[in-house]
Amino acid sequence: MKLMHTTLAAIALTALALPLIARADSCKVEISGTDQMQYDKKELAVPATCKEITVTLHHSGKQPREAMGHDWVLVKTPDLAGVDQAGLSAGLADNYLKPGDKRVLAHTRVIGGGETTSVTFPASILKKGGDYSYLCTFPGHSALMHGKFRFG
Ligand SMILES: [Cu+2]
Repeated sequence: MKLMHTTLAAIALTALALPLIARADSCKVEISGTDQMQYDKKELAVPATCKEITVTLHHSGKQPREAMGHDWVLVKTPDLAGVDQAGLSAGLADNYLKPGDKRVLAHTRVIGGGETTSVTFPASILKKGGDYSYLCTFPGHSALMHGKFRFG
């Protein structure tokens, strides 16, 4: 009888823990860039309950970062073109982002084929339901490489 109680308790605990684990994981999202100059996702979404958000960027291609580098940059949608334009002249050393550009909400570094990088930022910088987008600021990429970021 004691064993059965223990088993039931274990099952109950597992049932309670699973949604907690799922919620924690949904604050971490992943996206890949390819040698065909594309992201594998047109949209990323995290719930507004997240305290901290982690975006992991993979480069599933083989080309070096100098030729087909990708980054992941989060902006308010109306700032997308301006951030991209300002980053053009910044160069690879600055990850094609104008140093100190306050319109950049979060960003990874530029990576090449086979590499992975990530960025973690506080959800408090975002407004629930706000209009956010992400882009790759490597010159010429954002026309194809952009998507919507949904928070809440
Ligand atoms: Cu790119």
